Amino acid sequence: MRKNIEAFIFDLDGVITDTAELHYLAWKNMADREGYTFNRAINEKLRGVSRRASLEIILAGLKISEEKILTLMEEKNTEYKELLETLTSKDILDGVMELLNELKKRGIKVALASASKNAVPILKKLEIFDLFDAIGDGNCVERAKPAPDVFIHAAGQLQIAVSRCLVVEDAEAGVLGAIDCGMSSVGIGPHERVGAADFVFETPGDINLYEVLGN
Ligand code: B16
Ligand code: MG
Repeated sequence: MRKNIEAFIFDLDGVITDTAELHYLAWKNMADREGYTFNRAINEKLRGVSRRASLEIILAGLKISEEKILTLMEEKNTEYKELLETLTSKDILDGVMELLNELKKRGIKVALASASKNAVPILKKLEIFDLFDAIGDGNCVERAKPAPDVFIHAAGQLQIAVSRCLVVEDAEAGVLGAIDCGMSSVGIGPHERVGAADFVFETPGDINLYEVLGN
């Protein structure tokens, strides 16, 4: 149980919605065009990882020019953004709306801390942008998760001490970032991935506020 939590800081992909499938499709098309090996097992390693770091994982040590890196990231992002056009409020994961509404009712602030540079348009497509009191995304910080920067940025926007913030994350890198800056954490997914978090639930809909907050 965590006492005195004043803010929940949510990751986006894997917590609020599952954009991982859309990332997969866009990376897969890029990889097929270029003749790189890419499959769902490799895609799993991209969870919570920045766009550039994702490409480096796909390249698996293959050296290409900086110009080509930028071109491939741009191509992938263009296709990913087209796929995002299909998103609606129906793509919000089960239980998330109820959780956001309950937090509002309790006077607990809600912020986003995502590695994605597309986070704001995604929240708008999901029709929940207005529910967030602060936004931290891939455009706000230099260092991606596991660096704690995006979480610290969100807490700073809220003007709430890190010790009063709780991060909800589906990626190991995100949980490590939260721990690094002294925030409490809820991991979503298997223990092998998010077991370092203070609390672990299988899906966002399983989050038990009584267990987490003690009331
Ligand atoms: P973009 P999160 C992450 O979102 C995704 O999990 C990861 O696969 C993606 O590479 C990253 O965002 C960057 O996304 O290319 O849109 O900037 O889980 O941190 O919300
Ligand atoms: Mg995530």
